[in-house]
Amino acid sequence: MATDWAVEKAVMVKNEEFIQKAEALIPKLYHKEEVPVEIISYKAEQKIANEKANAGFGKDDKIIFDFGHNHAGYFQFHIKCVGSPQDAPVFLHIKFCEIEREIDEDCQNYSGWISKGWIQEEWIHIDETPRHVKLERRYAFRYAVITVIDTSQKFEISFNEVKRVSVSSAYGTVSPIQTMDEQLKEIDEVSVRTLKNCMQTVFEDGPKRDRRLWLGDVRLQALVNYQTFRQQDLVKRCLYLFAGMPNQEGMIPACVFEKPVPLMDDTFLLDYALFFLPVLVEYYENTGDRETVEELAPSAFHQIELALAYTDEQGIICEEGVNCGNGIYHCFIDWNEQLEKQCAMEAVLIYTVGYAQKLCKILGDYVGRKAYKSLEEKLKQAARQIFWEDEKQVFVSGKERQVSLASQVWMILAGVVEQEEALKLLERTKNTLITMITPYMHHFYAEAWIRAGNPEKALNHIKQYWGGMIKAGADTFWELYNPDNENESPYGGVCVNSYCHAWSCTPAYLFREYFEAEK
Ligand code: RAM
Repeated sequence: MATDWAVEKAVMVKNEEFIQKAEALIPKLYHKEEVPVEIISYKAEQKIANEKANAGFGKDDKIIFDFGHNHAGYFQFHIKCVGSPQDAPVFLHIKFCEIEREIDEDCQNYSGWISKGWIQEEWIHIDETPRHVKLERRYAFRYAVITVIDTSQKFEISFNEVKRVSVSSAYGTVSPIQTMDEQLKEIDEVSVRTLKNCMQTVFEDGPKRDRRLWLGDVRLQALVNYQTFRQQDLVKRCLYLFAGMPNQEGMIPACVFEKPVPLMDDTFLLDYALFFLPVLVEYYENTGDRETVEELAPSAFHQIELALAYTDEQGIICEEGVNCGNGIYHCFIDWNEQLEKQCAMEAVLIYTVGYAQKLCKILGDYVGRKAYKSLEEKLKQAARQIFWEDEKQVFVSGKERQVSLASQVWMILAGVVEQEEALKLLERTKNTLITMITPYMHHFYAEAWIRAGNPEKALNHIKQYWGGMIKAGADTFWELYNPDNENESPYGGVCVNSYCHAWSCTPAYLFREYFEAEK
């Protein structure tokens, strides 16, 4: 099922001053040349592996260059002919794979709703050799797989100087976490690599796809960044990009483009817009940059006003995608297509009203803080009345009164239930059928255990879920991971899934924030 979040007639109201500030913070990119750690080649006729890229290759031969780890970067090689003079173009298919299983995946028949253009493969003709070939696009890959579609009967080709020039705006090294637990160390290392790959001229969601700035993703990336690379100006740049391109109602878009010039996407997600508040507050907590916070606070508070327009008198938010009199809103929460989102959305609103109070405190606005406090109490009370089902002792969502993990998690994070009650709720709903499929939602699940007072459960969950991804072959963490369905994809096919997705790098934050000091 295709997801359509685009809002018709969305008009960007650009704040040139904010955009200028953002553009002045474009970071430097650091490049590093890397050579394959292993080369596996298959001669079409013999189908035997040999280890040389500079042997002769002809029609249907295949060479896999393994660079050891997944990184964002540029691919280049030197190619020359062996045998008779080159009497036809060399025709190659080059495919870039983040994980091993993609090597044999056939993506020709992918027909999902997200563009085929994201599939990382090229067909190239080389009319003259020898030549140094540099592919123009940036790819995210561990493996570069070259299939020789054809040479001619008279000549073969060989490859030399095969390189990946990896790129990131992250610099410096991150100290590993202090623990004797090798699994945790590995999870941390993979998390940090994931973030590094996504740190380009903005915090990209994924270097394969969508290669742009999404607000929900940035929230988590920023948290990990404060504990690792500490490149605070990159967060600042992202904040100004978002605040600099709202729509005509002042709503901050869910995502923005940087090129050719900064541009708002016509996609608006209420939960993401509200997350501008926590991003701003946490930016202040980690930098003390008052000037930025004072300048951007009005945009942040305004998101709450916009969300309240979708609530009734009692404070209950309308169901997602339903017009309750003030238009329709969309929200994300998770990629589980069965998920009913009303309850979680209500909780996200309450959660961010909590951040509005923090923001008021930073600004010394005690009147505002009090007002948000009473709003929070009103919303919490309404949430308990409407979404809590006494009989089942769970939160339910929508007309169908759906029980999902997302609803429980967000109500706990919003503080609607706390401590003992929250713990019991998490225990009770552990095996809920409407489960979570993105590491993004799993992050909040881990946080809910911590918030409820059982960090050990959070740690076990990290080991199981993120550790599970490593066992399944991850050396950067994925956009989606459903241990029960390796073909999980909301896009109509795994070919466009991203296997380095920054919203999955949060163990590096969770370890340092909640666990490391205890070790
Ligand atoms: C996906 C992107 C991004 C996410 C949005 C909601 O297309 O991968 O990470 O924030 O959806």
